[in-house]
Amino acid sequence: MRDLTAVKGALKNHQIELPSWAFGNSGTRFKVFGQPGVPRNPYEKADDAAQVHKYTGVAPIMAVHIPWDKVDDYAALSAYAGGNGIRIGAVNSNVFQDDDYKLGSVCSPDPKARKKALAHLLECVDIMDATGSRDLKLWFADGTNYPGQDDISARQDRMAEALAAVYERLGDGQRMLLEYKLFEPAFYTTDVPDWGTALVHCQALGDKAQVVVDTGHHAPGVNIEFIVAMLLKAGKLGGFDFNSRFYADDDLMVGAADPFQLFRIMHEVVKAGALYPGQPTGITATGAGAQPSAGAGVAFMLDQCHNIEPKIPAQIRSVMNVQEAVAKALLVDAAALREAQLAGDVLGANAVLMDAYNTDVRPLLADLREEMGLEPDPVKAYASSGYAEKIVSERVGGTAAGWGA
Ligand code: RM4
Ligand code: MN
Repeated sequence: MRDLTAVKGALKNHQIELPSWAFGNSGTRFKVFGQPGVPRNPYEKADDAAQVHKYTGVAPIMAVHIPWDKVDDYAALSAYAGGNGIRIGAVNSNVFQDDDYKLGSVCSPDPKARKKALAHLLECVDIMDATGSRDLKLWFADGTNYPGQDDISARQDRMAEALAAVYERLGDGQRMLLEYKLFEPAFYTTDVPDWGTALVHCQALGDKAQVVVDTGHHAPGVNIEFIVAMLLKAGKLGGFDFNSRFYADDDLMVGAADPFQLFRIMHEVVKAGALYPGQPTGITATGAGAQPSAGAGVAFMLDQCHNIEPKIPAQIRSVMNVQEAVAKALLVDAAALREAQLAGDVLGANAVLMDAYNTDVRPLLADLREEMGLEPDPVKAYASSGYAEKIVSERVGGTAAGWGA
């Protein structure tokens, strides 16, 4: 078991990024159930995100989605967020909600659609300049529904061409994060379906291009921590989109479906020293001592839709679930684990890992919050703050934010 002061120190340094769209209305293809008090603009989304940070102390960043979060003055939005104690994080592009993208965006056979999509991606970099964001997050709905519909290989060339143009436009300290997804909305081929495809593109581009692992974007049963370990080794893990899934891309609260998987992922992150820039690492694979941090720039983003549950407390719950997984990963006795592994002690090694996972870290996290000047139970503290009632009574009129606004 590690030194608890060091564990708490690491937990204080680990930051989680909230998705602006989680605060707006969302639904399935069948129905969007609107909720009272939902933000009507990106400023109100920043107000809600700031609440999550206020009670957890570890979520000072809000990602935006363009055009859902379109405003006249992005520097003003950034300053407003700053006044609320948070900052604007990744700029998420949206090249999937326009009639012109019926056959795809940057991979479309139609040069006009490709041009329009590229212009949007470049506009997103302009927005990053104004908000001071480091990351451009790219997820493409591009793909085909039927064999023969389009040329698989030609579509990859179109993808590479667009990515190269965006890469060229990135300024110093800016990155592009390429997110893969197995299927949906395309059902036969997806143009960036897996980490291999994303990695090939990112490697061709250079250091500023990194892969995003959305935990809901794999086939059932895929070993995500293995992918994470490989991307970290390659220095190509740009970030996560955390959410839970039981079946497909369910976008449920983080850690709701499989908290053990979340722990296994965070164990790889902690081992690689990628929890935050400068995180001290444990023992290396060769037992030779500390290794350089493999992924100092990993963005720990949430990507969720709260369709039926209240949004702000659900985000708080997700942040707490990530923190629990991180705390357990930090409690792994790295030296004992290594020793058991090298001795071929299968049961012993597994027991070291399971001991950490089975530790109840809630008292530790409650202590940590008190040290940080916070209430020990963020869900309770938010519930008794009156904020939920306040936004219901104040946010009257206007149009509630949701997909497409
Ligand atoms: C996609 C992908 C993106 C997110 C959109 C809303 O499935 O996960 O990250 O921006 O959904
Ligand atoms: Mn995502």
